[in-house]
Amino acid sequence: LALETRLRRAIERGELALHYQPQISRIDGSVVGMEALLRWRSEEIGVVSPGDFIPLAEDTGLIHPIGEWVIRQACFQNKAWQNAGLPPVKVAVNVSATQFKAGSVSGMVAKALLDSGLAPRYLEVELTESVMLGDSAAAEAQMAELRAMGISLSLDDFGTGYSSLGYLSRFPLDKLKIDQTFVRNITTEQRSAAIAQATIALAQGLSLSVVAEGVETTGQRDFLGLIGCDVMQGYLYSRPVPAHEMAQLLAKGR
Ligand code: G
Ligand code: G
Ligand code: MN
Ligand code: NA
Repeated sequence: LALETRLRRAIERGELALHYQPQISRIDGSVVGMEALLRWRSEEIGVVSPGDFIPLAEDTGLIHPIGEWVIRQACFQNKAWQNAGLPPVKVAVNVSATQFKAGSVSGMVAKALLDSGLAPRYLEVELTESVMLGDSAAAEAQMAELRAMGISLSLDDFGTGYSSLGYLSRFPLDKLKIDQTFVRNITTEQRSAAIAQATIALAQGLSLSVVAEGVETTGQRDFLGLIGCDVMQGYLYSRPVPAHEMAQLLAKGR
C-alpha cells in the first residue's frame, strides 16, 4: 500500500499518538510548559517519523484531519491532567502553514476548547515563518482570532525560514523559539552565539518570551542563561515522552 493510504487510515485505526516534551524554567527547574509532538506507529510498517509523514500529509490534504486530531487530543489530554489535579501548564501544538492557508485553524481550535473544556490560556499554537509568507491575509486573520480567544502564538524555528523582521511587528506573536541549529553550536561557534543573543534581545525589546530548543548539554544551558534565556526545551531535560510519562513529570513538577 502507498504510504498515503496507510496514513489516511492511521487516525481511525488509532495509530497516531502525541508525545510531550517539557519546557523547563532554568531558574528553578520547574515544568512551565510542554510541546505536543505527533508520533505514528503503523501496524504494518512500524514507526514513521513526522519528518517523513508531515510533508506527505501537507501535500495530500491529510494534514487537515490529522491537524484537527492533534489539536483535539492536546486539549482533551491537558484538561484530563488538570482534572486529575496536576499543576496546570500550557500545551503547545505545531500547526502547519497549510492549515493556516486553508483558514481552518481558529474554528478547529474554538471547537476543541469548547468540547474539551480546556481554558484558552492553556493552549499555545506554534507556527513557522512560512505561515507569514506570501499572501498572508488569511493567516493574519486567523492569528488575530486565536489571540482574541486567549490563545498564545509561538514562532517556531526562529531564524531558519524566510521571514523578515517586519513580520514580528505585524503579526501578533507571544513567543520566539530559538531554533536548535543555533543552540547546537552555541558554545563552539561565535555566529550561533551571536544569533541566539540577538534573538533574545529582540524578544525582550518586543516584549516576547523566548524558549531555547534542542538544549542537550549543561554548557548550552549555562550559556543560554548568561545571555538571558530562562526557558529551555531539549534532551538535557527530557525527550518527548508518552502522556503517562508526562503526567509523572507534571506530578513531580520538575
Ligand atoms: O518530534 P520530531 O523532531 O520528530 O518532529 C519532526 C518535525 O515534525 C518537527 O519539525 C515538528 O515540528 C513536526 N511535527 C511534530 N508534530 C507535529 C504536528 O502535530 N503537526 C505538525 N504540523 N508538525 C509536527
Ligand atoms: O520543528 P520543531 O521545533 O517543532 O521540532 C522539534 C523537534 O526537535 C522534535 O522532533 C523533537 O523530537 C526534536 N528535539 C527536541 N529536543 C531535542 C534535542 O535536545 N536535540 C535534538 N537533536 N532534537 C530535539
Ligand atoms: Mn515545534
Ligand atoms: Na523548532
